[in-house]
Amino acid sequence: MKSLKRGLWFACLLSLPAFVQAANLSVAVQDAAGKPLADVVVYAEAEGGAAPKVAKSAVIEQRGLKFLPLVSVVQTGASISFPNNDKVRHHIYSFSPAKKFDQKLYSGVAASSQVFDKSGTVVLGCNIHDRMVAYVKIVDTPYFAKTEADGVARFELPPGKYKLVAWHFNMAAPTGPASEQALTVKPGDAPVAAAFRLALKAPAEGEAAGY
Ligand SMILES: [Cu+2]
Repeated sequence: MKSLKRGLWFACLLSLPAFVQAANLSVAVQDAAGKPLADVVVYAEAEGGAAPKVAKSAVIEQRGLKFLPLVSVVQTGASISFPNNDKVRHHIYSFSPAKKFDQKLYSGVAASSQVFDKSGTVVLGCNIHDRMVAYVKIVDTPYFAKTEADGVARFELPPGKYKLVAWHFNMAAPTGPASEQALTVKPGDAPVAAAFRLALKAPAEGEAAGY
């Protein structure tokens, strides 16, 4: 028993440094005009792909004939539930290759959650309300955040070499040098800052601003 306890203690001790030395990363994202850009997904993929699996669950509700939040980011393997908090019926679907599903949702009835086990981008729609849209970015890493109203995404990152990626659902070039950069976090580095400038597509005619 004593040796088991000692073993556990050593195991804890060995796993500690990664958490203790994690750097506070802040990533500022601007649009082409230099304005802070909210709802940008920023994630860091460890070189070699050896990131821990910390898949969590998320919630995308329907309220006021909108999906909330508009943008979600989860690690592969996470499950998402879709409570309908409107008085009306919704019929949500995704045709995206990363996750196809189709679900009729009635007010007050708990919908079964969906597991998102492939990385990629999923666009959600509603068969009844054409204007309803939501985006889910599924990433192969537990290190991610969305930019807030100030255009900054903040998350902790253990020491290591990473590819830092920024993604916005309306960006002009979905991949490329403007949205990817190498990032090295050394032990004791804190805080770490990075920045992106993303060009967005012009909104389609008649599209409501900010939606
Ligand atoms: Cu609907």
